[in-house]
This record gives sequence, C-alpha cells and structure tokens, in this order.
Amino acid sequence: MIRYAYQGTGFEGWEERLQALPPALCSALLRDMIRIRVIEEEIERRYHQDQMKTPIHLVIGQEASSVGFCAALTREDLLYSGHRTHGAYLAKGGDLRGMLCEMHCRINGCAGSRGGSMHLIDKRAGMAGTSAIVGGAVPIAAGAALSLKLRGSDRVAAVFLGDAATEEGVVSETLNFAALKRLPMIFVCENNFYSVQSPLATRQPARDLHRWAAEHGVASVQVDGTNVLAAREAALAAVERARSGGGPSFIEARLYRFRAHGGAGDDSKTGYRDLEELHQWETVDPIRTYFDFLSRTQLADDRQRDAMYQAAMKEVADAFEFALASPNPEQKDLYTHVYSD
Ligand SMILES: Cc1ncc(C[n+]2csc(CCOP(=O)(O)OP(=O)(O)O)c2C)c(N)n1
Repeated sequence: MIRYAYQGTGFEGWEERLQALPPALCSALLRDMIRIRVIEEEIERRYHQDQMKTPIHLVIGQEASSVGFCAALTREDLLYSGHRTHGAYLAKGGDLRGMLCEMHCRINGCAGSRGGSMHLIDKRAGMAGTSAIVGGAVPIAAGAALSLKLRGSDRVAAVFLGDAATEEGVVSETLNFAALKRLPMIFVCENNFYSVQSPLATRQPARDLHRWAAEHGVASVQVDGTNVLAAREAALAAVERARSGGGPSFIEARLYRFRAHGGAGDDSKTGYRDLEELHQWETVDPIRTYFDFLSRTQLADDRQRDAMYQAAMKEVADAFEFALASPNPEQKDLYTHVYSD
C-alpha cells in the first residue's frame, strides 16, 4: 500500500524566527488553531443527531494551514475556498454563529441558509465565497484578482484548493492566466494526498505539485503544512509579491486530514489508507507540535492553553445554542436570491 510519510522537520531551527515575532502573535496563532479544532470536534460530536442539514468536510489536522495562511491576509483581502471550507472561513474572521445557522438551515445563515457547509461566505470578513465543485473557486478568485488589479487596489485574492483540484483543467488555465496577467493572487494548495479515497499516486504521475505549478510561470514553493509559522511565512512572501505587482504565487502545503473525507469520524478502516500512515501524521498534530514548541521557548504554558480550550468551548456552545434557537427560513423567502427568467 502507498504511504505518504511526513517529510518535514517540525520546528527544528525555528527558535530565532519565533523570538523575532511579537508574543501576542505567537499565542494568537495557537488560540486560532485550538478554536478551529474545538469547533470542528463539536460539529463532529453532534453530527449524528441529524440537526445539521448539510454534508461536512472536517479540517481537523489541517488547522496550521488555515490559520498560518490567513494570518498573512488582511480583512480586506479576498479569500475563496473549495468544499473543505470551515478552517478558511473561521481563520479569515467569518462569523461562527452565521456558519452554524447555515449548517442547520436556520435563518441568520451566512449564505442565507441556502448553501450549507460547502458554501460559506462572510463579506464583512473578506470571505468571498466557496464552491463545492472541485477547482471551481479557483477561476472565480482569478476574476476577483483581475478586478482588484484593474481598479488599482492593493488587496489580494487568495484561494484554498486541494491536491485533486490540480487535476481540473480550469486550474491549469487559471495558473496560465494569472501568470500572464501578473494577477495579485495566491493559490494555497493543501496537499493531503487523497481525493476522497483515491491516493495521489493513482491519479497523477510522480511529481511535486509546486513544480508542476511553477511550469505555468507562477512563483511556487512547498511548505510543511503542519507548521503554522512556515505557512504564515510562505503566505507573507506571496502577499508581498502580489501587493508589489510581482504577480501570483502557488504554495503547496503538505499536510494530512485526520478524519474521513466527509462526515464525522475516520474512514481509514475501509482500507484506502494505511492506519500507520494516519498515526504517523498524528504525531505531528499541528496544534500539539506548535504548543510544545511554544512551551519549550517559554511562550506558552498548560494553563494558557487550557484557557484557550475553555474559551473556545464556551464560544461554540453559545453559537450552537443560538443556531438551534433560530427559526427555520420562511416560505415567503423561498425565491429570494433565486434568479430565473
Ligand atoms: C468537478 C468535481 N468532480 C468531483 C467532485 C466530487 N468530489 C468532491 S470532493 C472531492 C475530492 C477533492 O479532493 P481535494 O481537492 O484533494 O480536496 P480534499 O477533499 O482532499 O480537501 C471530489 C472528487 C466534485 N465535487 N467536483
């Protein structure tokens, strides 16, 4: 069976760069990852109660990528994502109550209760939209980047995509177009090695995705997607390139999803991936490795971490209560936002 091993080196050699960062930023990165994990675990715990009227794609295991990349964006920058939306939406500043209302198909849903988990949007936070069509958000982000460029804005448009999205023709076309027009755009490719239950090696010839992207004329790098600081650093360089007119960037973040492709729980027992592989990646859990690193360098301790978990648990409990107390959409609004001629 094919195995995708973790090939990074953790936080080895990162001490100096960490010391150069404001301590408040270092702990905010931890807090934001913990918050996403707690929200995701609570969604997972409640999913079988069948109150949520939506498929879900949990981001547990991939939090360093969501948080690290979004840490380099401002609220005004635009972010798009594919079906695995929760991490990007939350890290960009999306409203949790709006997200949970959306997932329960109640009024106050962030997409007007019409989209569910795969169509989260929060314009106030620059979370510009998500698409369930693999690769579908990518050309839309390019359109936004083109518009920003034509208007002389210094904002950037970024898009999260999975490894499977690189198999969609439109993603090649978009890389080509973005390079040609030097768009202020960032492709964040979260390479977790699987498309549902198909490993990368059964779908693509052996190659590094960032090298493939580079062949389109887009500045490309590969980063350890379990390392929140590495993700942030790569994103900062890409944002700087985009804002200064240097054109698009492609970042391949190698990481792992700890749960099933969709739904609650793990689906590894169906045999498409090796449990040993999952266990190896669990040893580099992005939250634990970062916390260990912060505590080694005296920047966080158990008490602070526990307080972060407590605060997130309280927030998510309140938000669930709000969503469940919200009424269903009204029949009279059925055709609002629906276009027909
Ligand atoms: C165009 C298209 N083809 C197939 C699907 C079915 N589908 C939904 S998610 C998914 C896997 C996507 O894998 P990847 O892009 O690597 O993201 P990940 O789920 O690993 O985060 C597939 C094939 C789809 N939604 N859209």
